[in-house]
Amino acid sequence: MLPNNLREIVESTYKKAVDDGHIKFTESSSKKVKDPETGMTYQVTYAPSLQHKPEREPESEESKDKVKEDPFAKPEPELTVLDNCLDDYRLVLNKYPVTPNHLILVTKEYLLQTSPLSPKDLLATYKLLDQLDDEDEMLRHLAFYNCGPDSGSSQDHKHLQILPLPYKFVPFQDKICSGKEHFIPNAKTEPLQDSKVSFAHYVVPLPQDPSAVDEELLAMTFVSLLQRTLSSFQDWEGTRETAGKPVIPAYNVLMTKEWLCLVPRSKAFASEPSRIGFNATGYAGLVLVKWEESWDAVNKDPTLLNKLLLECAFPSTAGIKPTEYHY
Ligand code: B4P
Repeated sequence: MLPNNLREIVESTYKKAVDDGHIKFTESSSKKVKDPETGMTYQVTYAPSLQHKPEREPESEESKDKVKEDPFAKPEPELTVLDNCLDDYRLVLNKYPVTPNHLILVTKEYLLQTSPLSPKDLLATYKLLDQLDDEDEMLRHLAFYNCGPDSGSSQDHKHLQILPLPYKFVPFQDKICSGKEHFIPNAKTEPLQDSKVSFAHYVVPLPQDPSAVDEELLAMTFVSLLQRTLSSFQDWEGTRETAGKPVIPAYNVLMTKEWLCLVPRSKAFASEPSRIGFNATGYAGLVLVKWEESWDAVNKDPTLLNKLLLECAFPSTAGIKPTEYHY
């Protein structure tokens, strides 16, 4: 069971950890921009102080043998919100947030960030969203899972993250799901996709009644979306981009109380302008930029984001029926 006053516990733990210097909050400025071509709204956040933060090293013979420290093996008590969260997890605060009250749901057992979400992971995440959202205050949260190095993840110990969504921010997935009932995609019914959005994204609305959401429903929905996601890699293997390299499928999972979405990923960073990178949040329209050149470029031309997000993902398959060769 989750405590009824979970939000209060999160907020008080966060405040104390910031006051005592255990959380290193990153100052940033944000701006909402709209792409007139796709109708997508983005919130672009500029945090130049993150320029000096080391990025994940590309896998090499030397880096393979380096023992990387696991920050989630023994989370700092000052950052710990629930040491026992729904039996199998710890709920901790992000030590380096850009947004206040940024939570991380960490598996107690060491599991890999390349493993798919289990039915338990999915239900624990949904329960947290259900407990943290507050309709009266128009407070919503986005849970996300960066699976695999090309998805923008930097830590290898399995963890999901939960962010409060900016006030009145409408991710494009809300629009696709508006007025639609929950369904489980099958051979005849494809997940929802917005045909104007450049990158492949597989979305399913979740039931409005939280009591209808259980492990089975979430697991069946997730697997149906994962099947489509993995098909992108089936087509990709043996192409010019992957020549000689083994393909480790990477994808982002995004969940709100209203929908579940999977996005297959081809790389973490776009080539131009100035190393702009995306984790799952980018695929809901929340874009973090660290360099002035990128900040200026996306403000000047918001349609650029639809191109950059595609460069780091796969082309939309909206309207294309899967063939018998797909998973
Ligand atoms: P990962 O899934 O591995 O990676 P990530 O969130 O993409 O963050 P990354 O580390 O690559 O940072 P980035 O510069 O892109 O998550 C690992 C998480 O563990 C990170 O969030 C990290 O901060 C946290 N962590 C590391 N050591 C910790 C410790 N000892 N205790 C607790 N937590 C620890 O982004 C910088 C920050 O901005 C990250 O926090 C990121 O999540 C956040 N962010 C990225 N995009 C954002 C957006 N659009 N809006 C708001 N925040 C955003």
